[in-house]
Amino acid sequence: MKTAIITGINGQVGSYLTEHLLEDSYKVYGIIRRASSLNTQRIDHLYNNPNLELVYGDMSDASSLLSVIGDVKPDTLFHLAAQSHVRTSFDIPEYTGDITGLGTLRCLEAIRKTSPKTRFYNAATSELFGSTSPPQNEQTHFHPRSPYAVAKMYGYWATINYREAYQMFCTNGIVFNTESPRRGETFVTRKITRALGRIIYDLQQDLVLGNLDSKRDWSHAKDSSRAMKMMLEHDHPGDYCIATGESYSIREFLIEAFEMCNLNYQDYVKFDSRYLRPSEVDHLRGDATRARKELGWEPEYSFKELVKEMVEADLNLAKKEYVLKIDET
Ligand code: GDR
Repeated sequence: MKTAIITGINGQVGSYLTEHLLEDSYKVYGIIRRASSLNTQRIDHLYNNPNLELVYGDMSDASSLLSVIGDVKPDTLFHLAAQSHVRTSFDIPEYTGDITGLGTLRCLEAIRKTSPKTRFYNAATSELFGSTSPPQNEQTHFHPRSPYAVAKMYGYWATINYREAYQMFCTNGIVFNTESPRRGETFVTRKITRALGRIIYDLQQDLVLGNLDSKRDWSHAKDSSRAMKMMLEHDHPGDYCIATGESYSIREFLIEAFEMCNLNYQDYVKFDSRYLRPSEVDHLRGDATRARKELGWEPEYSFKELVKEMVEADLNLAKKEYVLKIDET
């Protein structure tokens, strides 16, 4: 039986990746950060699976990583944990550098010291490209535009350095924006679909956003997490862009979502400069030719299908909220 450790197992991508690995008979160990409120909702449906085990650990705590990795000595480790919110990284840059940058190094060191045959996947990001013009691929110049992206740059190069210095199997997935009904509610796509559902059920009157003109290459998290598994099952390590090759502005996402419910977004969306970033990333559109050719990876979801799934899920969620509210009154 193949074994995997996932850091960030309870995040959006971690939950889909866990499903893919369990379906393929992996034994999966998930590292969970201790928190005073529940943080396992995205994987609760897998809790009774005998091949899933959750253990406490933290990206700031090298000894916890050393002991989990040293005990399990997994075939693969998928490193997804991070302080992953770009806007928030401007408010807590040092914490972001510690968790997102040094956290990656701590995983690599724990593997080098206790389990050097473990294959390592690092969740790099299209944010590395920052202000560089699209289309972006593995050869494109990096120009990070946030403390988050700067921290991810450190993790990206640490991953390559361990591959070169110690001949470890270390791979970077340069993954463009990845969304789904499980996306955190403070990221823009989910903020939009969540608000839309609540507007329809009269639970919310408007939607306050920042810059609507930036463009992103949005894939479904089910597709991007499948690519991650393929990267560590490939016969050699490398760096791969994972993207659909299409980009849409935030405004286009709004139009698509609101028109699905026969509404005009302009009647509901308000602007607040608090949601602007001190330095913005204007346009990301990835070229995933290498992943398509070498891994045989293809995205299955179109932009329209992704938006539809998110809108439908959030309409259902808002309906439940509405029913609960009616019950209470
Ligand atoms: P991003 O995702 O920064 O691309 O990083 P996010 O959804 O936060 O922003 C996308 C774009 O939308 C604009 N925007 C807003 N964003 C948020 N969050 N909230 C708003 O109210 C809002 N209004 C407009 C932003 O300015 C931006 O241009 C995501 C994260 O998942 C990273 O961790 C990951 O590495 C990258 O995607 C790839």
